[in-house]
Amino acid sequence: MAGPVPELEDRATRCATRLSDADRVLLASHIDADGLTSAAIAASALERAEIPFETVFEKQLDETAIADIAATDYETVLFTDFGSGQLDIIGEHEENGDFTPVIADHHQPADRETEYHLNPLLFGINGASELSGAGASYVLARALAEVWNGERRSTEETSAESEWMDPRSDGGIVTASGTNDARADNRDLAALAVVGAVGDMQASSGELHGANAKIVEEGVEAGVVETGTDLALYGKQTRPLPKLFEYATDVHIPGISNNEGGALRFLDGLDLDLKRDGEWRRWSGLSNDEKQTVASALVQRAVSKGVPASKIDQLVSTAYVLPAEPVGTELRDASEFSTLLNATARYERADVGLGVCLGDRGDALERARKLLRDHRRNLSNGIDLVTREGVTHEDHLQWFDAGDEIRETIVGIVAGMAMGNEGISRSKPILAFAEKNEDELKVSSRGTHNLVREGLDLSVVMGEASRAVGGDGGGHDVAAGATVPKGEESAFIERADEIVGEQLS
Ligand SMILES: [Mn+2]
Repeated sequence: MAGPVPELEDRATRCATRLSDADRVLLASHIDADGLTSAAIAASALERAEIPFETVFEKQLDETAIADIAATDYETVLFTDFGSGQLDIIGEHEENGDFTPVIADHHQPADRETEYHLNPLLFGINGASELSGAGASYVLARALAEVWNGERRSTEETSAESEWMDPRSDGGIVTASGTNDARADNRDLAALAVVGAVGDMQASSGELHGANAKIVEEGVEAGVVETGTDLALYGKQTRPLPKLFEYATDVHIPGISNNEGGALRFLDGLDLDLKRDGEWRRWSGLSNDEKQTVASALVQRAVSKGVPASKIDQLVSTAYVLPAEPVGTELRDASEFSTLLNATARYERADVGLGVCLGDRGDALERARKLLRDHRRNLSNGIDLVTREGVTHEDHLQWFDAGDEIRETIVGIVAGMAMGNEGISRSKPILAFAEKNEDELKVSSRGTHNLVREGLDLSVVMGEASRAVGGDGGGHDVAAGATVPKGEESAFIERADEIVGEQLS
């Protein structure tokens, strides 16, 4: 039987066989929505294959983190959602006999190879848009089930018939558990793979593509994923209707987006019964007819306000629904689920995120929800602070120093969201400093897509300016970060201002 991604099948089987030969495995994963779902998929697959394991999480898999892993007495280490980019360091440990790495990742590999390396980029599949870390882990999990079921079959057959049969031959007997059981072949884990891909922003033009789409297909067959065309707004499960529309700003609809009163008036004018017991209903609770009425009115409003047709198309996309989760909870919607996981990751509570992924609907879910509420409050407090205290304007950029008042893990998001507020320009990139540790500052930067079109590339700005003062940095053109030694702020800003000036001239 072929797995969901035929190109990866052989390598996945090789990795799975190596894992099933291990006495026990150390599972190391990245801390973000994709990394957490990767770990949950791998953990479920290892458990089902009766391979003992322990899980560790790292924000960054740097030299120290890898050395710590090597110092354990695990002989087999499974890396998920990272490992490829660190193969140079991992390879040295492998050579020293510290451990055998098995890697399920989708990031650009370092210039070194290893035998048990599962990465879509090695097989001509795009790792940014076609397969996530969770997707690679899912492919591995499917192979692991195959190897495990094969071994079980062969044991059963040996004892029953006292003769050896190739467990992987097509003539093998299908055991009582049956291949139709989605749990037996790990297809039920496709739901988490979809959450990981959505969390890693792999959906484009409103849907998942390539290998991701094949995983969606398996999830649908297994009954753990449903897809449908729906409004492309965040919060369909959990936001009260007026907030759903007020906060939806990807496609700006004049008079509704960012407009509390406007969103209320829009809904009040629809001649629908959109409240229950005095409370606004949620999108997920509307009937199809009601959804249709609201959606048409929204499109009509957009058209009448001159929103271009290409933008209006973006109002609709494919929604990925997890039907086993209750209606009206964030877990039912892949995008809300991944936001919840990112909140746990941002506050270094990977244990909480993993618990939710593994099915804990009590304590872990409660904690995750609280982390998300706190996160939203931290963001809004941060934005208030920046707006109140203001930014310093240089010739080509603007900046502020949050000290220890805004966590370094969210200061970049705060900076981006504050752009456009009173005194904070949208025609210059914004840089934000925050305390990282005793000796270092974290700098986050955000631009706009307009500025990028004019030539802004913040990954270059942050990389060059930080290295000029003994730090390091990088990222994307529209958002990038750096770490710089304390005391170098002015020199860093001066250099960054020069580079932005050159890029935008
Ligand atoms: Mn990832």
